[in-house]
Amino acid sequence: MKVTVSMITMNEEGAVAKVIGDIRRVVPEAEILLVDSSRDRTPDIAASLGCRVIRQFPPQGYGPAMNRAVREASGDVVVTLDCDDTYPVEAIPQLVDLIREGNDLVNTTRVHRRPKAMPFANFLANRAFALAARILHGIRTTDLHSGMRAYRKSMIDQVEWSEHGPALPVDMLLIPYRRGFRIAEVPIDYRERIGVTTLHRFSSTLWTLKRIWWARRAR
Ligand SMILES: Nc1nc2c(ncn2[C@@H]2O[C@H](COP(=O)(O)OP(=O)(O)OP(=O)(O)O)[C@@H](O)[C@H]2O)c(=O)[nH]1
Ligand SMILES: [Mg+2]
Repeated sequence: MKVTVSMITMNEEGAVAKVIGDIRRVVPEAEILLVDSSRDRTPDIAASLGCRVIRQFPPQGYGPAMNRAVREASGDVVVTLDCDDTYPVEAIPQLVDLIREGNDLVNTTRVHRRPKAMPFANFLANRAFALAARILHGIRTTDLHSGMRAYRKSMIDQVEWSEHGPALPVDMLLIPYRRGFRIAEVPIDYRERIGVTTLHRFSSTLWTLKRIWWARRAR
């Protein structure tokens, strides 16, 4: 199975070379795709390291970038992760194997226990969102917001979500679950980020709850 590692990037010049180097060591054959909305040197660094770079500028936000990052992948499996050094690239082969074994989506959870790199409020919020999703949809997950996942590309081609507004990872998990696709979840370690966060707590919380509620319509 051909693998694409897709990342979306906005001003990650401090992390991008390290993250790409780490991915290459683990999955040398994989296509590395970036959907980039940076003002800094991130896209030049990635292109000089042989990655495929799609520019989305001016920035349209996380959702439109992530939607493109999974839809434009040329692999049979698309692995996503943030380009900020928070996610363990060593887990990529395990995620790909789980797709090969018949899963359509492999989610990772950062909050099987509280990671040191995550503020306690974020940890509690993540657990509360997951509990709400479990009550409304029956899904057994602890992390609706993980940026590290593997998706079967043929599944992506069959599902739609609304790319506008924050918290798209919620829909990218709940809609395939409701549509009956096979989903697995594995725990991962989560590290301190290089560079500054783009997370807006208030709008992210609001949109998370909206998306959990709206996903009831998917079947
Ligand atoms: N192309 C593009 N990338 C974005 C945009 N917003 C965020 N990103 C990237 O999306 C990824 C996730 O953003 P982060 O700032 O790490 O947000 P987060 O993971 O929720 O928060 P942290 O816990 O601080 O890592 C990073 O690789 C960002 O560079 C955007 O508007 N366009
Ligand atoms: Mg991040």
